[in-house]
Amino acid sequence: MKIEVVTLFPRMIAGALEYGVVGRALERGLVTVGTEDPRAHTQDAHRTVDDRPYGGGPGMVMKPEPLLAAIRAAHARLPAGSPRICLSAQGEPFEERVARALAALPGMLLVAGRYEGVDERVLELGIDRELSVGDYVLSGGELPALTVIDAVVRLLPGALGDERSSEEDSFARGLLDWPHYTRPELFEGLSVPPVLLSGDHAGIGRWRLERALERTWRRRPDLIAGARLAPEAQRALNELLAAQAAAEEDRGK
Ligand code: 4FN
Repeated sequence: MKIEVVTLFPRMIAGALEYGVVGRALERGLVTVGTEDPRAHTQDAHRTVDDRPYGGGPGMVMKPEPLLAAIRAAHARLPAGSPRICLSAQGEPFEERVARALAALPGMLLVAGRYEGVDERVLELGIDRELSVGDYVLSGGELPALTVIDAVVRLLPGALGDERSSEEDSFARGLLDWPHYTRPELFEGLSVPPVLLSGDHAGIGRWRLERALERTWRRRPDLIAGARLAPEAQRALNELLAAQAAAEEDRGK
């Protein structure tokens, strides 16, 4: 896959991609990430990339000419069919299903904004799609662009090595993690749940599924609603909810 990022801070992108799974995917040549700085597309002596907003008010807006020129230069380096994506608070929520769809493409262009945002005409002329990583105020689109790159690149075939699979354990897909433990067995007075030391693999599988379901139900019920639970998981959830209802009945609720 080929990725291009349009940003006023190209070193922010390069520096963050050196590590871990994404760093290795780059080394292995599974993906390339280029950057294009709108400042390189300015014509004036001051290399101006921002200007005051029409209509007044505080803050500055990214000027259209250098930004659109950078988008076109970067997009020309990508295979046909590579979408031009702007990271923005107005975008469609970026979720794992979106990451999977992007990972199937030959390339993508990511545009990171700065200041108060980009001139709307750049979105009309040079952007196919807007994505948002969440509902909070940020100072730039670079960390969202890196979030998309991280989520997409780990899905590329070969990125995780053959010891792990991005499918994870199929029965728990779409759920929060179960609790993880490693040595020592006793840590600051806290022990590891005995089932994990039992060697009973079926029992361990059931325990993990139940803990994942329980946590997801309590912390992120929206994920349960959206998950396609395996029959095994649906049964475990029904039993968990029945047990919980019985416990509440006992307490006179
Ligand atoms: N943010 C909101 C409403 C209006 C503006 C912002 C905001 C960075 C260039 C965009 C923010 C959030 C998720 C990019 C926030 C994202 C950005 C993102 C982003 C500087 C202009 C700006 C959501 C709080 C109602 C600044 C909320 N995903 N503007 O943060 O780029 O990708």
